[in-house]
Amino acid sequence: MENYRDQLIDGEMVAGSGPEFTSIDPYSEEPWAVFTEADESDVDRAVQAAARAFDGWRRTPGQERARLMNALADAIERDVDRLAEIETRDNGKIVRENRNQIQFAVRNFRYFAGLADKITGETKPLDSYTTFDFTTREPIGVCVLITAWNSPLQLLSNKLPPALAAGNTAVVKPSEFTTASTLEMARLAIEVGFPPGVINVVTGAGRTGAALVAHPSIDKISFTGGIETAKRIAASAAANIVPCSLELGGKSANIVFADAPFDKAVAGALGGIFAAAGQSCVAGSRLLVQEPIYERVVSAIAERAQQIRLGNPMDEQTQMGPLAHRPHYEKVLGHIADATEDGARLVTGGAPASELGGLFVRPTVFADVDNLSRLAQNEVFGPVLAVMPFTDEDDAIRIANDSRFGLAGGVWSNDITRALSVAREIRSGIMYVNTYRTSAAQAPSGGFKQSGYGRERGTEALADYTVVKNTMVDLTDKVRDPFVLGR
Ligand code: TXE
Repeated sequence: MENYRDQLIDGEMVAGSGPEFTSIDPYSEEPWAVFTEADESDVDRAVQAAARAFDGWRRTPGQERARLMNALADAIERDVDRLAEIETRDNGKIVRENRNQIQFAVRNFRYFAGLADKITGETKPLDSYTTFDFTTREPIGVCVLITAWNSPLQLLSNKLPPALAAGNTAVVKPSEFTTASTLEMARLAIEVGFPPGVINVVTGAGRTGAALVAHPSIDKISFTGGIETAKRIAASAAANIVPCSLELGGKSANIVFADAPFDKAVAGALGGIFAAAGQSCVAGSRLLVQEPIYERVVSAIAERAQQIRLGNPMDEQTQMGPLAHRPHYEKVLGHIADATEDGARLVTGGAPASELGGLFVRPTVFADVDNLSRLAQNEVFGPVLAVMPFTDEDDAIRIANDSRFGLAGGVWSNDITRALSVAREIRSGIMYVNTYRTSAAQAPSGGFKQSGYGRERGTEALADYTVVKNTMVDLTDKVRDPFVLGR
């Protein structure tokens, strides 16, 4: 069993004071690594260390912050194969995809390193010519960064680099299901010379997370995970008047018009739901297909879904691994049972791939799904596609927007006017046209509605990790009337 009993607090790897816990490899279903839980005293030490480090870090020139961030990016890139294998042991996602996502994390570090010395304010032309006014964007302070298990380092790279670039310090808590790669990154942060306290990592589950978000000395929370946890975190943030960004799930509509590039749309729909075994926040889990090509698309997707190679996620040839952990696997099977009970037509899959052992669920396609049914309204976060027909643009927009979520959406059409006018009407933070599940360090991502608030990536993310200060300067030697508001 691998020993990951340490956490990063104030520049040192130290064991947590709470009980031990293990991570179970979802392919073998054997425990493979052991960790320690941070209790309230560890959380307190980590937050205090981050608070002490803040003044030094915020005054460090952007160029130096960038140098350290780039050094960390280089170290992660050097170790990408090892880190990808570690993530695959933790969450069962195919190693090729984990490698790709960690490279994306490297890109995020470099992108935000490039911005660290370019965070500027504005001058404001006031009505009074003799008052000089300018704004500065200042760091917020101690940022609590809580991540989920589907893409540990990649999710963290949406948070930690903009936080550091802006001059904040951080206390990170990875998911209890996927702790190892974040601890590896912590070791790399020490190796490249980050000052003590700038990055801290505490490990554990909900108890540790709850202690962290309720700590009176934190200044900002950024969370990626599920809605129920998000509500508790937002309540905790509200109690302490701490700003909070939430990146939650979705039930994104992938809309295929009859004039779409057919093969490209089928491949996009397939990747949209079955990549990462559907454990992706932007998964295109509702496939809306225009009536004339509906049956043709359903058959093509079902045929391709049956050909997906399930197996050992470490194998380069595997296309889909097991689900990340047993409670989640049970939950996904529960959603499949709900869909069957609600009368959706099962086209393929719908059952575990028991011959493979582990936590495999066959790529599953339900057709003729009622958009008001449980399958269409709840996030499954697994390889389960809900297909439904639509008549025209208005019908597609109505169905797509009839959801409490609003994270992503796709439109497939060779008519660019149609594609863009439909994309404009969808109430989601991320839209794809003739592509799906594409991401870039420069492009902001985040939700509408119950998919959360705040933005990650892009210059928009920096705005989430800074506060605006306005400064006014009187350029005259005039003595003002002290009892009347000056302009
Ligand atoms: O995540 P949780 P869960 C969706 C998906 C999934 C569902 C639930 O539908 O089935 O959410 O996932 C920490 N205070 N997404 O239950 O609990 C926890 O330790 C502070 C979408 O596995 O939200 C972990 O680090 N923190 C999503 C993190 O919250 C707490 C990705 C996320 O765990 C806490 C994952 C508390 N009280 C799931 N309780 C996406 N947006 O991509 C738990 N945590």
